[in-house]
Amino acid sequence: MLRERMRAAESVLVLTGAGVSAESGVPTFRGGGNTAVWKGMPFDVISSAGMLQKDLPAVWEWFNYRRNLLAVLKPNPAHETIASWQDRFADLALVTQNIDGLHQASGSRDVIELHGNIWRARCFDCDARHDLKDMKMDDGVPSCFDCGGNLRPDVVLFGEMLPPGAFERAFDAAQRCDLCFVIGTSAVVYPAASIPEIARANGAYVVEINPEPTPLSSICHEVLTGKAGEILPLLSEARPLGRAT
Ligand code: BV8
Ligand code: ZN
Repeated sequence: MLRERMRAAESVLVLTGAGVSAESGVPTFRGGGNTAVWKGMPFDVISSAGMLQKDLPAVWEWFNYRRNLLAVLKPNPAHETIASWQDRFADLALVTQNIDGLHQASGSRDVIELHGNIWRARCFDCDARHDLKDMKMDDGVPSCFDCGGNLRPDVVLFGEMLPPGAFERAFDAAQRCDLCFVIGTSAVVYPAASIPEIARANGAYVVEINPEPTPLSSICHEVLTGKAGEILPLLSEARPLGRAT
């Protein structure tokens, strides 16, 4: 039973995806039969290494649009419950595919961001990072404060490597955890989707929270079908949990 597992767990890993931010108003990329499209381009085309080379201003336009959407959004009970788990478990690793910064906004510390952060830019020439919250954005490609080079969003696009160390930290946490939550991810993007597989292979109890089944559902010990913002707060309450398959 999950409550028993949570009581006994010493090391917990939480892997999150876009579904955790859905109830804050952040659009997901996949799920509900839809795939995100920007000006006629599927998001995995506009958010790709190839598009950086082909049309950097278009990539900036897409990320500026998304930052504007995010600017007014707030964490929801899913983020808040996960943040509260820092005090509940001696060893909690929070690994996210999200680039929206909402886990940090809800108080989570030391978040392992596999795909970067939309609020940061990185210089092509000198690799300096710049906080976009402090930067006034015009149309076109912004320049580096340090060297004048072209900046790019500091996010991992399709066909790019993950940030140095991020996957390694997640891999270590997956190997040592005894309980692994997979929350709000369609689990189709690799290497992120391999994290619960690694946890399972190393003996962890794996729990998925998602309104829809995913390719990982079949390897999970429990699937809690529903919204993260509704189910996660219940895991902190004393009363019995709802549906579990
Ligand atoms: C790489 C940032 C090495 C940008 C993103 C094996 C086979 C084939 C291909 C590959 C492979 N291994 C790797 C690849 C290539 C590729 C990949 O995985 N392709 C797949 C799709 C076939 N991977 C890469 O390119 C990665 N890099 O492998 O490097 C390399 C390098 C060069 C050459 C070769 C190898 C880098 C991938 C990074 C992509 N970056 N994000 C941006 O945001 O614009 S991807 C994007 O998908 C998202 O940003 C997110 O990070 C990621 C995963 O999405 P999810 O978070 O899961 O969200 P999604 O919308 O899909 O699903 C939402 C879910 O929430 C649904 O299930 C829904 O039911 C659920 N939900 C809805 N509401 C709720 C809810 N759940 C709970 N509560 C709710 N209320
Ligand atoms: Zn620079």
